[in-house]
Amino acid sequence: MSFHFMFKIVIIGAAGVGKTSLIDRYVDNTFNFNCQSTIGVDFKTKDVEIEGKIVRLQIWDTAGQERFQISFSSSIYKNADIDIVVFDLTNEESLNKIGSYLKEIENNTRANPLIAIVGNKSDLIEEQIENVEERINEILKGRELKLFKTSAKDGTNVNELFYEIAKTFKENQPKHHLIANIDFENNDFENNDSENIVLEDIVFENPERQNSKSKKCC
Ligand SMILES: Nc1nc2c(ncn2[C@@H]2O[C@H](COP(=O)(O)OP(=O)(O)OP(=O)(O)O)[C@@H](O)[C@H]2O)c(=O)[nH]1
Ligand SMILES: [Mg+2]
Repeated sequence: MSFHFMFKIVIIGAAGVGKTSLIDRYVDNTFNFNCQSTIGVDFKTKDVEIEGKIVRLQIWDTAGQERFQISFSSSIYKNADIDIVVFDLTNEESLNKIGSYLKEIENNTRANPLIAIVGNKSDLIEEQIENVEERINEILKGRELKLFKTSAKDGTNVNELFYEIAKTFKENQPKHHLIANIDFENNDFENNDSENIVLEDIVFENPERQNSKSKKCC
């Protein structure tokens, strides 16, 4: 399997909002009621075809619990092409944390990443926070970021979320950031500090590293 572009997506948000569950639903089409807290970072990949090109999405899962989090100054955040900030549509506290996550992204990413806000657990219809769109607009303070409502449990909007953000990124940034300086053999992702190289329409052979560093969450 080969691919034309690779985009690095980082998923951020409070503990228990469903970050890992969203990735598991999207990549493996699975859902686990007793998903364990993520420790540190983890990633999975999925290839998606967008307008005739194969785009490899490298999706990084982060820990919501502060004691398991890695620093926002880490290259994981710095080199992100796309940041997805997730909250739980049934949990006020997770909504109130969005502002501080946005500040961390703005302070720690090198280039302007594409940012999407995701309210997860849309299946829990009875327990939804009221006036969520208005609340989000207040938090965004004029930033024009798209809000998606998803359910990792029943799959609502999950494929659409990843497809739409990848397509938007591809369209808005014709010169793509292909993550350079990765030692595929040794999975040396932490030292990926070089300038991103610009590559267009070059097909890369699959380095056979998919999920090689993944820790199974569930
Ligand atoms: N009803 C419902 N439950 C969900 C959904 N997504 C996740 N959950 C549940 O919410 C809990 C937390 O999900 P996780 O995916 O572990 O949350 P997380 O954001 O990765 O949590 P941390 O790794 O601790 O930061 C689990 O019990 C999931 O089964 C959803 O869309 N609907
Ligand atoms: Mg998790």
